[in-house]
This record gives sequence, C-alpha cells and structure tokens, in this order.
Amino acid sequence: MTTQTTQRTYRLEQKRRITGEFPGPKSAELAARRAKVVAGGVASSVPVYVADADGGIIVDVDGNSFIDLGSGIAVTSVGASDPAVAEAVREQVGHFTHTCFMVSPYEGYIAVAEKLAQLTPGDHEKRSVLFNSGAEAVENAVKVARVATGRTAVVAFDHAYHGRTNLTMGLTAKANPYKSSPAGSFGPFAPEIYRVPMSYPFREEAELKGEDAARRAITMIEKQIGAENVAAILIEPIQGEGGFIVPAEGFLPALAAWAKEKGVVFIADEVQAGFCRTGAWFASDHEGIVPDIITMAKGIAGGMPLSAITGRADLLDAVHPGGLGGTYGGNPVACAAALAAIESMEQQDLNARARSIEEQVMGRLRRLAEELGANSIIGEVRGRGAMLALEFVQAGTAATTKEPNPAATKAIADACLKAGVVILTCGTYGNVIRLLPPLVISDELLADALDVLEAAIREAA
Ligand code: PLZ
Repeated sequence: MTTQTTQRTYRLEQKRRITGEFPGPKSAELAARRAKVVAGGVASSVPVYVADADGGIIVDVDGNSFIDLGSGIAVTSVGASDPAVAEAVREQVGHFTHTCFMVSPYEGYIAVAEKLAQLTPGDHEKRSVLFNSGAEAVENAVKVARVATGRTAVVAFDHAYHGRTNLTMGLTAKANPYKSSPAGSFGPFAPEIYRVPMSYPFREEAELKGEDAARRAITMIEKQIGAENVAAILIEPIQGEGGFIVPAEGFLPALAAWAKEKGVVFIADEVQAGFCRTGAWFASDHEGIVPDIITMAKGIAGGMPLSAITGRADLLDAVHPGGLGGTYGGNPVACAAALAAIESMEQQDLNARARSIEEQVMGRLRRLAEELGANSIIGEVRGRGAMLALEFVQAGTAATTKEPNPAATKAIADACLKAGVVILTCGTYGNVIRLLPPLVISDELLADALDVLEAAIREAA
C-alpha cells in the first residue's frame, strides 16, 4: 500500500525540542496566576502553557516544542492554525462577528447545513441545526427525538460519554470525575435514561458476536423499558472517553435495524469520531449505518466552537418553530471556519491521511505487542484511522482476568510528556492511551512520537 504524506508547508518548525527543565519559568508563573483565579474543578493534562501551535507541534511559553498526539481532544484535525481556517476567520470577523441566526440570519449557517446534508450518511432528505458544543448537540438530538416520537425514554450504553450538562451527565456512564466523586455529586440527574451493555470485544467473557451483543442490549430494552416507550437509542459508533471501544462487527447494524423496526430514533454521537478522524467522514460509514440523527462537533470547525445535529427531515421538522436554537448556535465566524476546515479535509484528502496514520501506527504497535509477548502489559491495540488506542492490563492477565493497569498507563503518558509528546489517556478503568494526532502531522514527526511512546512502554513493561 502507498503511504500518503502531507504535502503542506508548516508555519512552525515540525520538530520536538525540550529546552531544559519544564514547566519553565513562564509556565510556572502562569500556573501561579491561575491558582489564584481559575476554579480547581478545571484540570489540565499538561503543566505547560501554550504560545503557538501548528501542524503536529505545540510550542509552550518557554520555547519548548511538543508533539501533539491529542489535537485538543480530537478537534484540530486540520491543524491548530490551518491557513485556510485562519484566513476564513479573519475575513468573517472583518464583516460581522455575530447577529444571531434567530434574529437576522446569514448564508454561512445555510452553507454549513448544505455541506452536512451532503457529507453525513444516507441520501434521504435532511435538516440540520447548529450549536456550540458537543453536549448541546446531544441534548438537542434527544429533544428532537422526544417531540418526533411522543416518547420519553432514552437508551445509552455502558462506557458512554456524552457531555457535562445535566442531561448529558446522566447519559454518560462514568461517575468519577464526570458525575460525582467522594467530594460530592452533581446530581440529581435527568429521568428516563436507561443504560444497556455495550459490545466491548476485548472484555467480553467469550467471543461475543456483534449480533449477539446487540440482542443482549435489545432484550434488556424490551424487558425493562418496552420498545414503545423508547424515543431514542444514543450511541458512539466508536466510543471515545470510554476507551476507544470499537464494537464487534454487526453490533451497530443490528441495533439500527431494531430501532427502525420499532420506530425508535437511532442517534449516532459522532462528536469525537466524525470528520475524517477514523478514515471516513463518519465512523458510521464503516458499517454502512445510516443514523436517523447524527451529532457532530470537535473536528467540524478547525478549532472554533461549533456543533451540529443533522437528521431525517421528518424528525427535525416535527419540532415547532422557535423550539430549537440558542444565542450563539451557528455563530458566523465558526461557520466560516467549518466551511474552510471541511474544504481542507477534502482538498488534502484527510480520510486517506487518517488511514495512512492507522497503517503506520498499528504496524508499529502490533509489532511491539507481539515482541513483548502475550503476558505483557499490552492488553489490546485497537481503533480506526487516527483514533487509535492501547489498553493496558496487569502483566500476565491479558488472556484471563484482563486486570486494568491504570498505573502503567499514567507512567507511560507521563514519560511521553517528559520527552516532549502530549498524549491523552481515557477508558472507564483509566487504562487506555489514545492517539489522536492532527491529521496533518508529518510522517517524520509521527515516527518520532512513536519512538518516544515505544520507549515509554518498554520501560513500563
Ligand atoms: N460526545 C462522543 O467525545 C466530548 C470531553 C472531555 P463537548 N469529549 C471530550 C471532558 O473531559 O470534558 C464529547 C464526546 C462525545 C459528546 C461530547 C461532549 O462534547 O463539546 O465537550 O460538550
């Protein structure tokens, strides 16, 4: 297979460089200022403060250059300062920054909706609404499903992450830190949310087929809720915060078919997996799923805050005029950024680029896992496109109890950071390292980051 490299030129030198100690003096000064005014509930993964970012590089205020394997949690797929996005933003702010689409509308919003109708799965008639965050998109998908069906129950899955607002906290599976901790709870949570098991191939007792995992969930729904009461099932086609869990083949199609048969709205939360991340426009595309409603955010607008729901016209149009909206939803600057970011994705064929990243990373990590052997701390290497992960277990348990190893996971992420690679963890058990590089990262920089990661894993193993 050919290896697709990026043809772009970068504004910042694409090289990892740690100049002495970090956090350096300027980051330390900002940390001290922060401690006096920023709430402790907001945590940051790295102790350095950003001065600039471009391509696969983040430069801190003390002049250290880190390789970015997080993309600000899967946002800056086109890079953190894509020239086309930057230019579109500059152009738009020179005209108007805001009028509110609900007061005096503008073309950018419509152009984004046209693009979404074209890119999302299925060639049926579609409608879109734009918002600001992923959580807001999920909330609104549920609002639409409830009005359109006249039903109230919403089904979510184990290991799911859908946001931090009240409804989306309820939809999220993991208690600490999202819903509560020993310090207290953010509840009470919204009612009429039901949780069913996910297909998590690595952690199924026996090799459970996708259809069987779907049957397990469906049986539970029918028994405990009753299909006729279910407004929507909401699922991340590849789970993000929960651990980059790719369900067994056949799981998603079986759920979607059941939903269709029962008049249940099938909502795919593609906030993290969408927009070229998995080597396709949407993760739903890999199994030919056509969701009734799809939620999007993150990668959509090259770093500007924008989210969207796109779905069947009959569902979206069931809501009364004035029922959906918000002051900032579909902000004109964010819309201009989205149109530019999507054009960059098309022009640079970032779907192909994500598949090339998968080949390079998977090849190396699978070789490493094989070399370290079946009794090592690497439980599984998985993912699609540039949404890849390693799940770590206690040595010797990969084939049996698969005992999670959050300590090794943290040690590896810390070692990577020390060497100048920003890497994120995730997972219900905190034992997954996820790789989410900007899709415009160069092959050389990616290889350098993998050298660092590989050394850190060997050290921890
Ligand atoms: N749905 C699938 O991944 C956001 C959040 C990290 P917002 N994921 C990263 C954190 O600790 O807050 C996400 C997601 C999926 C919804 C959301 C929510 O998107 O833009 O953060 O609201």
